[in-house]
Amino acid sequence: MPAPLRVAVTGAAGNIGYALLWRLASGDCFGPDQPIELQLLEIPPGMERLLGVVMELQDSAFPLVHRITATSDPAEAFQDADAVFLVGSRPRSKDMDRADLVAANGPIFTGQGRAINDHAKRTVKVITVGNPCNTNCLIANANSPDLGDECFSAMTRLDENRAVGQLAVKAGVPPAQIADVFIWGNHADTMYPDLQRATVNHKPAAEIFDSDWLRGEFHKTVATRGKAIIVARGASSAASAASAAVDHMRDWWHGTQGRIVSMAIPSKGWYGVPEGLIFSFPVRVSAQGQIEVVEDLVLDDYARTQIQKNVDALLEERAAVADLL
Ligand code: NAX
Repeated sequence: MPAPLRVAVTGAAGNIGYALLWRLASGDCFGPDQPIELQLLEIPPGMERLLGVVMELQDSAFPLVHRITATSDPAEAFQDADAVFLVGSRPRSKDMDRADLVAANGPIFTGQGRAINDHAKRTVKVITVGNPCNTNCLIANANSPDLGDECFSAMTRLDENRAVGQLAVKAGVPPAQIADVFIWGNHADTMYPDLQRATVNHKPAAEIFDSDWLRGEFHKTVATRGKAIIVARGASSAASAASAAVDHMRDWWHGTQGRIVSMAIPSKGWYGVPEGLIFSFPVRVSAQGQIEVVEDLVLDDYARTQIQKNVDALLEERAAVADLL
């Protein structure tokens, strides 16, 4: 058996944490033969809930879980971490707009970025889930000067999975028959689900779905799905978010075998997106875990407009946290 991987999860006593930890512990992310050590971070008011979560993890007797640490000290949580799930953040309350959310969460990610910089493995893979996840990732990356850009990402896989789910229902096929759907931009309602390379049962999606539906109802449903879940469930997406985080990290760890998926990563100027913005691109991941942006796509005016909307929104968010970068 290989040596255990150290996997850090922040906000581990929250809703997403409660779904995510069981998926990690059962081997869904790093593989059925890969032991892990869980390093769980909470703020002091969350520690008692976290201890309850640890009790339940112990009671699940997962063969792959070799050790569990519960702490409110980021240095301890990120010590020698191979993989980090940045989930913990301040939720948006009723009176907060997006700018307030950006301002409230920024300071969390400066501190955690520095702690990752100082304590995690140099090859660490960080996924940022806590919202606003693109800009939180930007802050964490900026505060980890000793780590390369290739260590940081934010999650738009839930948006991708939501898009695939909608297409599967519309076409009446299982999601596994749908391939190469991807998301551009920000994890926000400006995000753009692009089907130019997508296939259903190996047939181009453009031959199957009506373009008015794709640009209208489909796009709107995917973009506003988070709000619809809150209305229906009385709570935000948790199990689907955890599942998407597992998909993202599993694909980063093991590679995508040629499939295209969505990851928000630091831009190197691809498709005119300003350098450094954490932007969701279509990517493939090599078996060695190297993320490669798909660079040969042709963008029509519609796609360019959608992408620009996301660039504008992310530049605004970046300006709002300029003092933290
Ligand atoms: P919860 O409020 O249930 O849990 C968050 C947990 O984080 C709490 O236990 C809290 O004590 C802890 N926390 C707060 N500040 C912390 C800090 N500085 N260090 C460590 N822990 C801290 O929220 P949950 O439903 O789990 O959602 C977590 C985050 O994911 C939210 O920001 C949410 O908006 C975001 N989401 C992101 C998604 C995405 O696709 N990127 C989708 C789902 C979700 O909305």
